Amino acid sequence: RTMPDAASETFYLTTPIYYVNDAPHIGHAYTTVAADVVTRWHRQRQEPVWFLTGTDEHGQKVMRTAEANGVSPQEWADRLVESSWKPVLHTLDALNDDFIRTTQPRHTERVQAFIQDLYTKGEIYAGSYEGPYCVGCEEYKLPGDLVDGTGEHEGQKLCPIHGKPVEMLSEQNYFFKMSAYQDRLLALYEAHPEFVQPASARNEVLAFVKGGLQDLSISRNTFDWGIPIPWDTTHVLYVWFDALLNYATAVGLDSDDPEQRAKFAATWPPSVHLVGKDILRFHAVIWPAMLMAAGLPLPRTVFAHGWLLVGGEKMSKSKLTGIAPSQIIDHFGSDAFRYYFMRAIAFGQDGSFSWEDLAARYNAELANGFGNLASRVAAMVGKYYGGVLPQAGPAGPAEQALEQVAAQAVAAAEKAIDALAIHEAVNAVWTLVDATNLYLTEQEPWKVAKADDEKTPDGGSAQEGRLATILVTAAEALRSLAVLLHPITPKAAQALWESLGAEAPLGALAVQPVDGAAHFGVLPAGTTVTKGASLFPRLEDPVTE
Ligand code: ME8
Repeated sequence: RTMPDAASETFYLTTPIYYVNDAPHIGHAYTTVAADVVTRWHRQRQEPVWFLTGTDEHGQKVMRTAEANGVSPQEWADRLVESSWKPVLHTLDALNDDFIRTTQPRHTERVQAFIQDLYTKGEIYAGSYEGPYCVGCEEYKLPGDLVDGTGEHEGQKLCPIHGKPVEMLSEQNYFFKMSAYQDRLLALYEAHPEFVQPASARNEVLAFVKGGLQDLSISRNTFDWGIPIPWDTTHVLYVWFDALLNYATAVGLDSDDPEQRAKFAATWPPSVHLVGKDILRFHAVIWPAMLMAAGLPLPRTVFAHGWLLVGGEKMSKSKLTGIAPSQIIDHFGSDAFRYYFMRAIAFGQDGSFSWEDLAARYNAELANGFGNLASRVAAMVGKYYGGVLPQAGPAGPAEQALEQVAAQAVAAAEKAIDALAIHEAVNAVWTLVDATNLYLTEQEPWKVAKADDEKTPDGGSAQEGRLATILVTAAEALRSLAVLLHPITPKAAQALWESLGAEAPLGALAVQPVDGAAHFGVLPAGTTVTKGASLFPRLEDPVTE
């Protein structure tokens, strides 16, 4: 029961639930966009999909932020969720199915039942903890995790992620017997190499667990912003034990409600937990140990992506390097935001953000490469055929080759999505953009049109029907691109789809299946092709910062 084999029908993907101590920056948006691209892709394969995101609202970090702002933690959380965390999903064009908040009763009640069960089973015991704690990470640290401070922090031990002094705790706590799970975890990583991805993350986790596991302190009794421990309400649950359970409570763990029970059966276990590498150990070590203790099936994959860096450091609000998604989206649009971060950074590795790189890719790839292609084809159908798609003649070698590129792009992108190599999926789709541009350059439809004009009235030329064939083929390539780009740049894909007069909806709920993009010959003669507004207007001064 504890092995990840028992997959449900549903492709269930989660993002981390984000702390509400601050508003989202582009690091958070990066994970959410990746999650949205992958789930849209799976929807477009017509699989059942569940995409969960939400907010992590308990713990000292949020409590202190609320205090500093002179409001209660609950008021603070409510304010941030409504003003920032929910709206940013709309800004990013993310189609999440649910949004869990850890202060919701559906979560707190089930979390209490879960830990009571572990306590009853003897998995939790009372003890005392003495050691360093980083409130920024909300994590108990080992002395070896820390670095020596310099300058104003001379003589202090610092958290390497936050660069701030850790706090020394000395508390009576409850402990989870995590050390007992070392062998079972190692067996899991061995039997299921796909459990932790990419390989660099798997190696880190293996080395960490092989080094031995300590029991985990799972309660705090020096503050009260958390879920009370049911058998000892002077303690609140450690925020990470609380937070990790969101993935299960949100889909109906241990609910009495029949509808929720059915939801859990259809959804559990998760297919992919997408996380940043900062929180890999929580997801790849503590979380499976918790599920093993409870006897629940394990997620299939924890995928840790890299960090967005600014000036070589992990971008963060606390270091004032955080950039709000709207700073980029107001200027470039949500499609360009999604495209840029998914293509420019190898998913799984760190990547540096720069305005110059974003602007250069926007103009070269989106405006000139793709947007211009779409408007040229629509303009030529308008000019030569009054905006009505003609009947194509027989496909020659160039047409067959382009259709072959489309088929290969679909196959390569599908494979890349399954491996969560999102950047490779975008690259694969772009081979079709490039090949279609090249096809037009080589076939020179404008010259064919001119030759047709000069043709003698009594005899057909060898070029007969060629112009129609070229433009219909280009339109078919665009139709494929609209389907393939829908998960990545949904707004532009929808606009392109409509400009091709395609009648069936492209939208995420009534989708054109991905594999339909591998074939041409779908758009019927007589289809109205309209040249709408430019999909990605060229920006003359793309950087305003
Ligand atoms: O850790 N680059 O929440 P959090 C890339 N509440 N991704 C980044 C990033 C960056 N510079 N900065 C943040 C928590 N992220 C916990 C999670 S889950 C049960 C609880 C993304 O608000 C990345 O996904 O600190 C990272 O793991 C997450 O935001 C951390 O968000």
